[in-house]
Amino acid sequence: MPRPSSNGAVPWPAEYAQRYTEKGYWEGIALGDRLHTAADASPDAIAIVDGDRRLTFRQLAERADATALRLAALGLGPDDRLVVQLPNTAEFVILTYACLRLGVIPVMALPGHRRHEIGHLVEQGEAVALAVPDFLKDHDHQAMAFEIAERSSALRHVLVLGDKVGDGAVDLRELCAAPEDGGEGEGLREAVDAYRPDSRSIAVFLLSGGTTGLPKLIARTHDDYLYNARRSAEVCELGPDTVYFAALPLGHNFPLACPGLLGTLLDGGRVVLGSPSPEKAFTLIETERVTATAVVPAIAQRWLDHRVEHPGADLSSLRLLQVGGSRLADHVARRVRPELGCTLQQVFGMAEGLLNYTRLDDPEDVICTTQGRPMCEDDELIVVDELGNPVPEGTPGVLLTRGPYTPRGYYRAEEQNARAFTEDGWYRTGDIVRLRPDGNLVVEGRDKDMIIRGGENISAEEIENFAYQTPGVARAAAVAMPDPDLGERVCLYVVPEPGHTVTLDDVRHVMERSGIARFKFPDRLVTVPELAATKVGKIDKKALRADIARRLDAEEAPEGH
Ligand code: OOB
Repeated sequence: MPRPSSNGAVPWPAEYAQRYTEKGYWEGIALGDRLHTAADASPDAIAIVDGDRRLTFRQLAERADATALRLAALGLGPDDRLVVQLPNTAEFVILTYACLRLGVIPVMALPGHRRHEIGHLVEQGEAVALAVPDFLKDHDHQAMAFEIAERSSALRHVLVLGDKVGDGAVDLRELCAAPEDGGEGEGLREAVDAYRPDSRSIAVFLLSGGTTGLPKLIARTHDDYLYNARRSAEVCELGPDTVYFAALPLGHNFPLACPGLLGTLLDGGRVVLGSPSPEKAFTLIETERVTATAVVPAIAQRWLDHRVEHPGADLSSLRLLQVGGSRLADHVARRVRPELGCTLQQVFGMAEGLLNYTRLDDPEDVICTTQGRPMCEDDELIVVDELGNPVPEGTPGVLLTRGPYTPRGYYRAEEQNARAFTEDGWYRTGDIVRLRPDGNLVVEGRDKDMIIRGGENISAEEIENFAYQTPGVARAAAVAMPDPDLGERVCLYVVPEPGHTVTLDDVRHVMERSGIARFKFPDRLVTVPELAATKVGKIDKKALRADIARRLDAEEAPEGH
């Protein structure tokens, strides 16, 4: 396996880099430059809508450059890391764009993350700055940020978005403001051009959903991530008329670059910022004449249900609904076109790279029952059995992949890389898929120890680690339990120590104290005298998943059945 380069990212072998360049996937252009080219093409078109704030492409590009220089004035420069935990706002966009221009690398955290996760990202990324909102959903992100800063030796700046920016914090609204008349605007672009990052360097750090304790960083280069966004935009048939609604948190790969924010802007389209709650989403779609958006299955389901109860909203502008992140049930998929009046696109993607899309003109059967096919002809896919041997076509197996936008390893994680990547650089997705003769994939299950709760990936191991810190827990195992709203929820099996009882609240309390994201809290605790083991002595999670499914069924069944 290729050794990590001096900066900790695992590069593609030279012959692959050459091929990807020759084939035009890697353009040799920094993402920030490419965004500027898009801005130059239609400077007066609206690029960003954030509530009643509207930014044209010219204003966005100028603000990004002004912000880049202000970051530089704070002492940030190429290869410095900035952890970004911001809601979907103009500041998120401006700050990210500024980083791409300057070569500062944003580490994309998610809104639900708390002290435990953000602290880890700061440490792992050796971040010098952390950007947070002041308050969000009753959580004091600013206080959390200062607490983390106190313990970190590298972190020098806390950037805060909101009305209550504390002493010692940088006000993100000021940082992201338009260039001041006379002075700041002059020669702005040339000044920032001087920092232009190499296209092979790291553009952003995405987070792995991960099966180990804490999220790993995925270094995405300018070359590969630009291709990711550009090719996705092509597959989704975006253009200058696109109005893309960013409903999912922008730090996630899906709304960021599949094609999302970046793909839309690169094509001269408009991005409307918001959140997925059905009432607000429908209002935005109607008033902003949204044409495309992306959601996870749990949200698609909520939108469909909301639509039935409120048939009045005008969704006629919506042409494309992308759904991905976890398995969309076929019967839900079939409701999309008749009930929402738009084309469904299933997206089976991962922050690690590979993206599969159903195409807009695919037959309805392909759109509703498959998770699509790779977006690039140089995406390599193999499906293997437990021994690593390729299975016959049509037989389910574990998916391995390589390609021009799938990095060859996690950032500074040699030990995990030895497990998650093969010797010749294939990424083991941990997804069990079936390859159809027409080239489309069907996701049949997961081989990795991960729970996907309403689109949020949760590592079972991480939950178990917290369970073991709870007094009275002898053994613990976290598994997915089926849920009609979220797809899956977290069920924790516990074997208590003799004479002890352990409750769900006990475990949640330990997690709360550790400052861990709420979405990871177990939803149910089942106490058992022992945990079944597999032949090789590992906890038999398959048996536990079957057990909880049986218990749920029994609870559903009417009395006496
Ligand atoms: C997306 O990315 P991640 O990194 O949060 O999660 C990746 C994992 C996949 O390995 C798979 O286990 C699961 O999420 N997944 C799906 C799926 N899409 C993702 N499982 C079944 N059906 C699907 N359609 O989740 C992601 C990244 C870019 C675009 C879309 C989703």
